[in-house]
Amino acid sequence: MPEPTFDPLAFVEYPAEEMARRAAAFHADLSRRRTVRHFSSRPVPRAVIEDSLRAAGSAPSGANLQPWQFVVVSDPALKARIRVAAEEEEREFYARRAPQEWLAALAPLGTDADKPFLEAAPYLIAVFVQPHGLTPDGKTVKHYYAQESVGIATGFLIAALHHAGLATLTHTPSPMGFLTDLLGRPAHERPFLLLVVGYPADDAKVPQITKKPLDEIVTFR
Ligand code: IYR
Repeated sequence: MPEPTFDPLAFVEYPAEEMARRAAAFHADLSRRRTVRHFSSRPVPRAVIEDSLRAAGSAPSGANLQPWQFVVVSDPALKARIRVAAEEEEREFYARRAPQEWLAALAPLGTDADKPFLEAAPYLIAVFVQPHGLTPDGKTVKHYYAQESVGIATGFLIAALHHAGLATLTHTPSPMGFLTDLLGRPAHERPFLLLVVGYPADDAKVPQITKKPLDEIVTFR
């Protein structure tokens, strides 16, 4: 068992007023984020994608094992293949697989099986979770709280891309096994979600939805 080593914490403390201002400003900015389904094909600087992925990779994870892999797709031919495969699953989902109750829950969002944004958007980021890792010599390494860890990292990624000024869509075609095949991922990784990234289309519209107020989502005891 290796001995742990420690560094001094580089903590930044803000005066109370500045802390309150920062908290309010962060909420105001994040609450302007909307899930977008109409993307422009305008190019996006790759450096912004890379820095946002660095932010995602800074997320906490079980035993710091970082059980994630992000596959960034910009190749038009690969995006087209992903669209074909996703739409195939989505047609099944909307026509047969989804129970009425699920379709009713989705109705306010106005979604359907057509996913042109999978080709239009400049970047698709396929997020994979590794329930366990593999050493170079093929031994299994247990990962802890892998789903939770990847969920947190994906939240960081969405917030980072929004902060940079880009729009995202958390897309979860189900099932997503085709991503493993098309992106050539190993069997110990599972597709977690597909993040569509870019500028919104000039005429992008978003559904009228509301978020629950604080008193519905929080209990102070
Ligand atoms: N994957 C489908 C259906 C869908 C499911 C949920 I849960 C959503 O929040 C939105 C859509 C689709 O992408 O259309």
